[in-house]
Amino acid sequence: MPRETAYELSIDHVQVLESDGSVDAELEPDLSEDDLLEMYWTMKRSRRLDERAIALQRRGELGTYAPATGQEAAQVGSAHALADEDWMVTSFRETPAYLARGTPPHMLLWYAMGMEEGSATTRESRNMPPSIPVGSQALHGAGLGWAQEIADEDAASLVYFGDGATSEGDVYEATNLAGVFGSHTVFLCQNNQYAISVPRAKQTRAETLAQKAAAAGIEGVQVDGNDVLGTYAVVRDALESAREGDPVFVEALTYRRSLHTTSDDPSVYRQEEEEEEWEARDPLTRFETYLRNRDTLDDDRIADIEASIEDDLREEIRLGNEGREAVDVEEMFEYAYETPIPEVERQRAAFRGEDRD
Ligand SMILES: Cc1ncc(C[n+]2csc(CCOP(=O)(O)OP(=O)(O)O)c2C)c(N)n1
Repeated sequence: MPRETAYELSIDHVQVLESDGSVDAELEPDLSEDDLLEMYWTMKRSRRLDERAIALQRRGELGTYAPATGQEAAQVGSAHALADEDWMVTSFRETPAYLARGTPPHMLLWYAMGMEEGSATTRESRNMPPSIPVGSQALHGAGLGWAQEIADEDAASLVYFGDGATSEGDVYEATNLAGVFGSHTVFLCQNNQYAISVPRAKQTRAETLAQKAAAAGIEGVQVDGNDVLGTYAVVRDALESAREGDPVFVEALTYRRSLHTTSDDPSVYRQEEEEEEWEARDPLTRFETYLRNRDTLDDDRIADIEASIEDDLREEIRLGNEGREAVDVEEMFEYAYETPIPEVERQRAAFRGEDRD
């Protein structure tokens, strides 16, 4: 049967900073020394916070924690492109993005301790609390972006989710709604290659995740998510487009180098060889090489930054622990239902050790 082409599709891939720290001078974004150093500091601070948080969880001082190690460029690069008026809408692995938006580490620790205060959202901060149901936050982001369109606001919403989330109806529905209603939304898919133990290849037969945008009639673009400069530039442009009512879907190719969460053991489903390959493409090492090459950093400056991060995190962990004393874990039984149902009462009694007879 003869056929004509109804629609043709191609997806751009953007790369500014290579694994060896060399840069494409034509694409290099115009960022000040202060901006670059702030991005570096935030990426390093986030990685160190991950290490400290895992250790705290192992000591029983935190609940579940989802490390973002390896994803610092995708998150810091993108969050750095946000303006103060923009909203950030996250899932559960966005430590670097929150840090880039000024959330202090002790609040992130509070969240992981089960304290509501840790995910407080204000009109000023414009950061939504983490969303645990996979992909659900894409709908919140699309709705916020639609509100921005209706209110004729010169602002956008940036939504973070993973490769696994693209298999959820929520993400398709959100992109579709955003396209139809001109939501001011950028969908940032951090393709970190795994949804817990399910590899990207088992998530979809599609060649890229960015092409999922095509079904919603919006632009899709892929960027090396371990390239902080490339991610910044792509998301900056995408936010500009979104503010005009043209949403964009960005796929940031990256790798979760650590655990899915503190309850996970990746050695069960991942090969060491693959982990080593991605170690060589680490976002922090490459950014550091770039900054050394342009004389923004040297050994002494790096040592000073590391010392300042240690001091800062010591104080933040102290603040986190101070708050922990106010946590009443039993509150979780209070708020699930207006009037607790018998099953919740049973669980509360079990938690108190009252039903052991
Ligand atoms: C609707 C829903 N289904 C299942 C889960 C359990 N779960 C938590 S994280 C996760 C994998 C998510 O993978 P991805 O979207 O790639 O994000 P990543 O964890 O890699 O950042 C799953 C299945 C959940 N939280 N919500």
